[in-house]
Amino acid sequence: MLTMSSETPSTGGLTPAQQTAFWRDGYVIIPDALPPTTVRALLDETHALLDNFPLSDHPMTRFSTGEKSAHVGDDYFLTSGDKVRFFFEEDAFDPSTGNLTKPKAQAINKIGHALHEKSPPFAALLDPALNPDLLGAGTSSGSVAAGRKESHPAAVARALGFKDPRCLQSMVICKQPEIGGAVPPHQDSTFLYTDPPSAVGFWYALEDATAENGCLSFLPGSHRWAPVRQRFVRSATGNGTEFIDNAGPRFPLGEDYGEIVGQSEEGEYKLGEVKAGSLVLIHGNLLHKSEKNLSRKGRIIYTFHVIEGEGTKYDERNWLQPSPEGFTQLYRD
Ligand SMILES: O=C(O)CCC(=O)C(=O)O
Repeated sequence: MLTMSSETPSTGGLTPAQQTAFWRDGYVIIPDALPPTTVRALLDETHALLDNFPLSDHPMTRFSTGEKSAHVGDDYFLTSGDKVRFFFEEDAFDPSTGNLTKPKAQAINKIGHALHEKSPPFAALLDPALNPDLLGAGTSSGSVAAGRKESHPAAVARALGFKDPRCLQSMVICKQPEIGGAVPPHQDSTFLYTDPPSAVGFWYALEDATAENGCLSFLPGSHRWAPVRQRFVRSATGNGTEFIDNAGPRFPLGEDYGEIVGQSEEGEYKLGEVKAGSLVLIHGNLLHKSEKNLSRKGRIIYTFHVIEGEGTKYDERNWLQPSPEGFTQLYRD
């Protein structure tokens, strides 16, 4: 369960300093979490997917965060939870003709939402047996103790206190040169709600992310006082998606969390410029965002989200629904 911990025992996966930073700031940047060989393999897979998906039967669904047009919510999106699907940048189309202005591989905003299951290189990241580069990380005999910096996601989840971590979605976000869309301030638990909130984002840079090409930025500490006020759910009419007021708990369990009346959500965001191979862990209540990419450099990242399966409720209103097999289990304590 994602309960704030003031103690920072050395559990592997995360150093005590990384744990302290995560609980204090709501995020932590871990440089060199992926070795260059893994970064290369994931980028190669991303480019192969982008080059090879067929346009002939694609509904041309655009990924919209709701700033310019309604939030994405068509059938192609709603049934993508157990598939590898491709969502276009809003600005990849000529407004007068509706035609793509870029080759398809440079027009995709994101690929989702089951790379962690359906794509062998991405699936290997979660499976120690398939990923010897990360094997043993976070254990007393593993990479952290041995001075290597890579950490296995399961060891990281354990360090954060998860009992039954479930990976429920994964995405490559491309932030394409010149047209990569902005992501407005949000909390991941709005989109991946559990009662009580428990989501944590694992965000891996596969290319350097800078202020120029739209790196993440964060409102440090906001996870402790910013309530999850809204939920992104399947629309009550059965058509599309909508935001509704969150009638359930707005914070994870723990006395360190609580709304501070008058606290501004417009505070100063801190830039998170990172090198390829870095992992950024993001608390589900943390306000974070990224700007548009107007530069000529792309910014490909891979992210997946984990929720707690023990002692939480995941309900049928959430936009993302599990397949009959359930969400992918990292381990069970
Ligand atoms: O990669 C980005 O630009 C935004 C990602 C993000 O905010 C998220 O995954 O929650």
